Amino acid sequence: STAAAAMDKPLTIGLIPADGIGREVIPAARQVLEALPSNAMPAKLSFIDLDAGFEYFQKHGVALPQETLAALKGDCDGALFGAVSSPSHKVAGYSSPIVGLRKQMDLYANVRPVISGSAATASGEKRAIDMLIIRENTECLYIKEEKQVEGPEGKYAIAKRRISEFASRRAGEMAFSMALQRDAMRQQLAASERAWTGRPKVTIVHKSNVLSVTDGLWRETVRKVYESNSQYKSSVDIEEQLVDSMVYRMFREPEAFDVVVAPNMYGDIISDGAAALVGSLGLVPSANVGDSFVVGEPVHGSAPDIAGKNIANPIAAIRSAAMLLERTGYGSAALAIYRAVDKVLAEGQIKTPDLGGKSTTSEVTKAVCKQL
Ligand code: GGG
Repeated sequence: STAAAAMDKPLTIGLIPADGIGREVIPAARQVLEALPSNAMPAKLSFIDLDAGFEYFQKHGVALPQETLAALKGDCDGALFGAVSSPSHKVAGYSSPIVGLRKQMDLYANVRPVISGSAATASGEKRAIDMLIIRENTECLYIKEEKQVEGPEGKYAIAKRRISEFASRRAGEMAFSMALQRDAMRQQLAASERAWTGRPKVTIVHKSNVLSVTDGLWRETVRKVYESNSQYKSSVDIEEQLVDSMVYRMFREPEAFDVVVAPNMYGDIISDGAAALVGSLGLVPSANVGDSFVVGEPVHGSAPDIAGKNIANPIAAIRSAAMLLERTGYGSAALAIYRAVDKVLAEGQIKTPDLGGKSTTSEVTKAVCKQL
């Protein structure tokens, strides 16, 4: 917390690399954290290595061990999670550890900044993208209540989708308060440094023209958060987008979005799509945020095709570590990391293959550390 930062208490971070390239990018993020100079990071950092993942499940029969949860709850101020490779078919006794972790730690919002910065876009076009996607993190179809049934015409499968006022309200609050916070931060930048120059805006994503009961409740609840707060009403604009037209608009004019708030599955999908607009999924960080805990997590998955080759882009994980610092009260340390990453990207010499370069994970990590 901010109080912990003020007292310069040591900050204990749980490290859960999990599967695939998670095992390369989380150590890279740790290296960057350890390279922070003491003028940027006043507190001592300590790390606890923790287990989880599909590979761990295959060896031990559990994907999210109780020991990991107990250490997070009892000994850590925050954590970093890598990536997980859950199989696409049902495996008896297995359940996604990241979905479980978000639920168990009540990390109810997944905060995903998508920023063009100085990185080349996929199309080579220069666009000023500065979008923050808030993905509701605890419910929707990801409650995983699915079943297959034998009917007269063969098998069919049904999944439950939960949308609650409680979870929608918390996601909505996060979106409007982040819109105000971003606006306050922009006021400190020179006009030329601002990608977003208008009033703060929140875009509510839904599909309530079809799913009028579930998405209807989502839309109505997020709107109520806005209507019942005079500060939001006077300072923030709102708009709505059906999820399909959101995807279309996001690709046509990504610079038109500030804060975007979406139910869990739509948020998952649009944030991977948004990553394509800023050059690579390997650049996009996230933070799973609750009222008392935060887990930084790159948006990308475990990428088994490149795992173990030292070519995964560590930047999403490094930026996720910075988000973790930002949310635990170490804003200057976070800023030092964001700036170091931006410098490496702007110089454009040291980049992994996803950005068209030939550098290794270790080389990019070293370059970021050198800039600190
Ligand atoms: N770091 C994000 C990540 O691991 N993405 C892949 C994902 O969402 N997997 C879900 C799962 O494998 O359970």
